[in-house]
Amino acid sequence: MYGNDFVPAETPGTAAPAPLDAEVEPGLEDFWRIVREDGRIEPRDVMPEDYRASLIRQIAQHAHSEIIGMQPEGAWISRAPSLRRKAILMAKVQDEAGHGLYLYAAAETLGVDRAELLDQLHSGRQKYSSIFNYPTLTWADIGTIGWLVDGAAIVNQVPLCRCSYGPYARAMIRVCKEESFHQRQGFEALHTLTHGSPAQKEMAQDAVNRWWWPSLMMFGPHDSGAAAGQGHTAKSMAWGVKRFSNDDLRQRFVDMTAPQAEALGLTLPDPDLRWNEQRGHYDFGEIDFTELFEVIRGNGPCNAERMAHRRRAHEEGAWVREAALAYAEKQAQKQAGKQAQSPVQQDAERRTPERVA
Ligand code: BYC
Repeated sequence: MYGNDFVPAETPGTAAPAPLDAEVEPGLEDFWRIVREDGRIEPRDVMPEDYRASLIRQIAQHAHSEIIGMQPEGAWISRAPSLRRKAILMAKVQDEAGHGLYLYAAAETLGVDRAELLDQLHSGRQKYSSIFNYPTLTWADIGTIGWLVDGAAIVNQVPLCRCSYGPYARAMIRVCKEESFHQRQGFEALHTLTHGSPAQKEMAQDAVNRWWWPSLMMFGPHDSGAAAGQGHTAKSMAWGVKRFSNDDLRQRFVDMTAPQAEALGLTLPDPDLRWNEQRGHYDFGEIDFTELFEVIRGNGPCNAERMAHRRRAHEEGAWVREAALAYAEKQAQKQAGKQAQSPVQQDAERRTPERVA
């Protein structure tokens, strides 16, 4: 009922990617052959410069979203209503840090440095998802984030498991497995509230009223119908990075979520939401994209707070990064020293009990 599991490989909208121009630039024949055959481009492969740049943009934005996404939920760890909920939330927030780690590592395979990407986030030159600029006002917001935000994330990210860039696709497989747990725990937390006292149910409804439209905005601006061709979708689909348009994924999310809301006994705050027998999909109301663009521009309710917290955490974590680097250097020197030793010397060292310096 509420699963968001992997979609079948062949789903409408996943036509084989193809070069945008009929003419293939010399030297890129292998790139396009691999993309067309639905293979994976690996870091050593020749790739178009705009493919590399666009992947860095998307993967970095994704990584930043994961680590900024720790903030609205982290704020509730100390206030979770039971030890069980606290343990679950701590594990979830740690998972988000892990996702950031996989994604920064995937971006680094494209030749950028993680520190440089963080600099770009801190200076506002790179973005993170709009959704994390809304406040978490009550405990029900945590369940709602799991159900709606992680739910939207899975719908968006499962197709990325088949993206043409190998390191990103492989990172996404791990991320999606964990997101699936996150979505289910959110649904379960909300189910508990909607089957609790009237005040708890009201709290759940209020949270869903606030998070529904921002969750739909997560999928990005319109990029099908009249708006097709704007933004990055057309190129990304030709490269096999994006497999579906933002609008198709948003529709999939609405179709999946509307029956789940009914199962929870909650109303989605859209008077135009209704099943359309002819289309075989739910119809839904107009999204206020002015709000999305304002939030992206930095004018959402929590943009300033999120960035201030992130910069502070980065500055306060400087000593940890320095210590980790010093340790890594020491280990590398030790390793290099060992390799320079003869096998007899190495054996003697292994047998000598370690001395505390
Ligand atoms: N927020 O042509 P478009 C998570 C920008 S983590 C901000 O459609 P694209 C989670 C877009 O960047 C969730 N900006 O672009 C974590 C572009 O601007 P630039 C994050 C947005 O890249 C912790 C412009 O609008 N998920 O779920 O083809 C706890 C035009 O857009 C947004 C990912 O990052 C937005 N919502 O498609 C819990 C998934 N939407 O760059 C949960 C990977 C659009 O030209 N990313 N923009 O200045 C993607 O799939 C794609 O990048 C997007 C946008 C669908 C987001």
